[in-house]
Amino acid sequence: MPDWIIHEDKYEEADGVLLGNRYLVGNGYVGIRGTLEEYKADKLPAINLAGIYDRVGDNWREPINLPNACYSYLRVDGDIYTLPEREPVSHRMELSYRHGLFSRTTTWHTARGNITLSTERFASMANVHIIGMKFAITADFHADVELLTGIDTDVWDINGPHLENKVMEDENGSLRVIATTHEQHKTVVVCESVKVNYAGESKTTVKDDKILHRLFFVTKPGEKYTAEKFVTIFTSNDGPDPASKAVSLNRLSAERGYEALKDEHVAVWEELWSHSEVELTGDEQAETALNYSLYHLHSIAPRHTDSLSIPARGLSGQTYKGAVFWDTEMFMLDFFLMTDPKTARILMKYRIDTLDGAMKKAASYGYDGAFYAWESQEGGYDACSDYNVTDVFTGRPMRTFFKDKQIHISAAIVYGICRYAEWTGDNSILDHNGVKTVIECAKFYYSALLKHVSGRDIYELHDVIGPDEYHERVNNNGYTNRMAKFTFESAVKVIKNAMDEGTLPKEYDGLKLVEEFTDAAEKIYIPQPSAEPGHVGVIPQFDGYFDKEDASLSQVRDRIINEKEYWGGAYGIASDTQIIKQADVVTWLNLFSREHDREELRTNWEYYEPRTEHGSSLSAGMYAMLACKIGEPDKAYPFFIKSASADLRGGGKEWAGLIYIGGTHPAAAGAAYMTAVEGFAGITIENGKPVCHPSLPKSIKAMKFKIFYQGKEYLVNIEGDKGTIEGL
Ligand code: IFM
Repeated sequence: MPDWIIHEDKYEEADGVLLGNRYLVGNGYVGIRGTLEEYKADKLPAINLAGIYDRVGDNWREPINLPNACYSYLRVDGDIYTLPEREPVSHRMELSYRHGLFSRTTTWHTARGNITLSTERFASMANVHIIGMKFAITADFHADVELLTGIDTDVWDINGPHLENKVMEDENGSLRVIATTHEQHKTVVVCESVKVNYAGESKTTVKDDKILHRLFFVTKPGEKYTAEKFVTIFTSNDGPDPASKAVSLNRLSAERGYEALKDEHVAVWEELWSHSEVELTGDEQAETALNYSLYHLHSIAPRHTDSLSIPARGLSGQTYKGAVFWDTEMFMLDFFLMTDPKTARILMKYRIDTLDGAMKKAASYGYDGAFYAWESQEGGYDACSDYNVTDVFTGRPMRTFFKDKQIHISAAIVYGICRYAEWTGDNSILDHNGVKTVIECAKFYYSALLKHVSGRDIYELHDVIGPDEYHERVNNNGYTNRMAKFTFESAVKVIKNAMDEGTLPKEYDGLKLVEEFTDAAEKIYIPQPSAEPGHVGVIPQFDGYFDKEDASLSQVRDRIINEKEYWGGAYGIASDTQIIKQADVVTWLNLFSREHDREELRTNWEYYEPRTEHGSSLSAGMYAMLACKIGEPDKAYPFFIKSASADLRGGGKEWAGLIYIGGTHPAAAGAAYMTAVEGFAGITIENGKPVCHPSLPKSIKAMKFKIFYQGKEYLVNIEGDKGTIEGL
């Protein structure tokens, strides 16, 4: 049985950035990177806030990192003891991914003896505005100790500084920082107070962008000295007067004490696991990696609101601009549908509520309808830059077309909304604005269609980028066209239903739209398997794909001049070859596998896999899922492990050109869940009920988990190739 603990047993300074992601704790409102308390901005600590973004000058807009209220360090006999400056005798870091508890224990040797500092912290799941921290200090001599803890306002920013008008205050030993964001002048308040279990002197100091308690005491050998710290956070997004809210919650938290707050936090985690834990008997590595992935998804779920989504790098920092991508709908949504449908609704509501932004974007490109943001921030603002990559050779920004040409994003929104409604049975998502969202996405594709090009009785989508981002501005990307067809078909169903119920928004001519979208769904060109020697049965990813050089991955890798160079775009080493960044045709076939026979699925998997760089963490999971659908769970297994271990092992891409893109990988976590539940266990819906068709890889002997379907919870038990599903 895994103990739900991951740990590091020695200190390696170089691992700091990676561990910041691996040891993250969060509650959907904030993510606290798993960095050490003494770290200053250069070591990338962050308390990353969900849903508030800021721009400074012409820089990229990004989410804000709060003043670092975890900042703390020790002074012993007048000398500072911090890592990496003082080499420790021992150091251990732990994360309980069962309960979202980060801890560290470090022992240093001093001139007069050894001193040990232990800390623990959590971002409360019970009240997302609270961070709890606890310190324990023991020494084997009469050490003269000063524990410094408070708030560091000098935060790590990629494109900051975002916080201005910083006020640092001390009110009777309770410290607070109030600041406003640069662009929208939102108020951000971080408040903290400390309770100690010993008699000692305490002072407050304000220096170098920090406001700190200085807590003095002399240790008796072997005795434990503890301090509890309560951090409370509010912003103007949480309603009026965030400062009073933060202060009064802080007082209340201190009254209740660390252990009481921790108990209620742990209880929420237990409740979440009671619906979402996946037992994989026989394979501890897989079980750990999978549940650790689910830990990350839970930690970043915006349960505190009714309309917000999850950024592609979760709450691990400002990379990818803290923006929401298709990752949510296509990779993460199923986990929430099956284990926590309320959160799934919040995610989809965010898309419906950002329809206006999508309509403005469509209009700005001369289209009708809704063209969703490729990198969505609040209000559906597209944070994606026209120059998303910096050329390593010239240092110049490279024109990229993700924002303009990844039109498959709008179909992902429709897919998510329709899947939510079908899976949960909660059709209220398709209210006035929900229906509008589906229709406007279909109108967008309709306006982008090219009809009867070269006299052919088909409709095409030209000049797009598919999931494989290396080949830009291609015609008839199969994934995009199939998803557009799905959008037309979904819109027809939604419109007919709304017409039957008399709820179709007045501005629409239902009959005309049904006619247009039905015609579009029938005529949109869907690339077919090739009959040409060399690629019989393979579906070309886009028009002319097979004309590209068929170089192997290692041949293309040999052409690398600079390890950080970008593989796609105008001069990328992959652009004129058949090497692709991530699953593309395979993503399409996985979603619509029932429309293809096994042989066709297999042929395409086998053709594309060796030609896929897996340069995105999204890729492996799609290959894993399709391998399950062709009856090859053992072939799926290494891709599943890769996807489930994206944050546990690290090793993902950290650079796109000269842009740092590290952080956590919730889409990979979601894909790992789908592979286990929909792939290995084969959960699907037949005759209105969930059924399983298990096909386990050799190492997994049995599986046990629960799922929700249409408001009811089911217990799934799989042993070998047999499975049962029991309503609870
Ligand atoms: O959405 C993905 C995209 O498909 C590949 N690059 C990273 C993005 C965010 O995860």
